[in-house]
Amino acid sequence: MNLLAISRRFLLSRGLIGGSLLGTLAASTSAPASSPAPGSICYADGRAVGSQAHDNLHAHGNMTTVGTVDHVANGFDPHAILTDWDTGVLSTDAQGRTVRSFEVVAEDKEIEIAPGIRFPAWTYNGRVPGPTLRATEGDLLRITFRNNGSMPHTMHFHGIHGASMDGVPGAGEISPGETFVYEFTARPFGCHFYHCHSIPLKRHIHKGLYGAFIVDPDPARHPEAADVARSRLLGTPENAHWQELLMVMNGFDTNFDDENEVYAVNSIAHAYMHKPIVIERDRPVRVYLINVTEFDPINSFHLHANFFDYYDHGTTLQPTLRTVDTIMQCQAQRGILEFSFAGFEPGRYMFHAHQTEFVELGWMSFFEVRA
Ligand SMILES: [Cu+2]
Repeated sequence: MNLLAISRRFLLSRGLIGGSLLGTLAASTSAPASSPAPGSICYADGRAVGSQAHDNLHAHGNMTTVGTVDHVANGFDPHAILTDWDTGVLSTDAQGRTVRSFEVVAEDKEIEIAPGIRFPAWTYNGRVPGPTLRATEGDLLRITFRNNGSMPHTMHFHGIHGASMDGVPGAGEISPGETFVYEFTARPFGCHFYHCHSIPLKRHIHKGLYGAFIVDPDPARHPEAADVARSRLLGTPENAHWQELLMVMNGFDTNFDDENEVYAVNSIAHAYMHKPIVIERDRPVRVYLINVTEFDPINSFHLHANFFDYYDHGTTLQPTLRTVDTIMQCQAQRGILEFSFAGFEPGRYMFHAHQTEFVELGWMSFFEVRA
């Protein structure tokens, strides 16, 4: 069976409600759908059938994918993406201003998004999400973008800049083989992102052309909250105290029917469920959260057994929401979450979308809090 032909209707008809079948699909893809391989799980009306169904229920009951994704073959690891900030190459211009230079290359690349499920992605620097570009408010950014892909692409940044640097078709699409240099000042501070703006837009975004763009506040510009600004500024001792994580909520429509079959944070279904994110209990946690999910109006983030403060778009130094355990984001919305497990019992703490369907199709995760 062709993995790319797996439809959401198929997933649901195979008993997705009550437990994910992604693992089953991965295990049975070498056999026709009508004769599942021994050991696979079939639900006709909510009950298990098949000689090994009872054993399978243990894996099935976990509502998780079964098997492993080859991160080496993908060329990126979802755990590395949590913290691999790309701060560019630093230089100084004639006015003494900090210049950060980045290189981004678009290329077509097939990636494995769940065990055995491959997706023909379009990528920035060979990964989904693309590199996490991180700068300080006021820096001059110079992003050299080369399109090595098969389609015209752009880089459209959410930030403040002139029309010629907006990366929309009217301002110039970059054809395959061409290079363009985007140049603008990093502002406002916050948790932003970038994506391709070629049309059809939903296809270009959903194929994987997006990434995080984080602008740290310059403490000198915010004397009223300089301590908060310093805690966000990469490289300061105050910032080093925090455990900062990048999470891009995304989805994949593997059969191009305008519905997602797989959901994730940082692309790989259940990556942080199978291998939880280790948290040092006594250091606070800051999550840069971005939603790029196409086809669904909203995505969400729910933290178990704890509450967090939220900074909508990350553009303020005071929380815009205090003491919540769930927030929702439409596509392109993003924000900063801050919370602490100080004094908590060590253990595994869940976090996930609070759309159950998304959970079962990949967006389920754990923090492992260690004393
Ligand atoms: Cu594009």
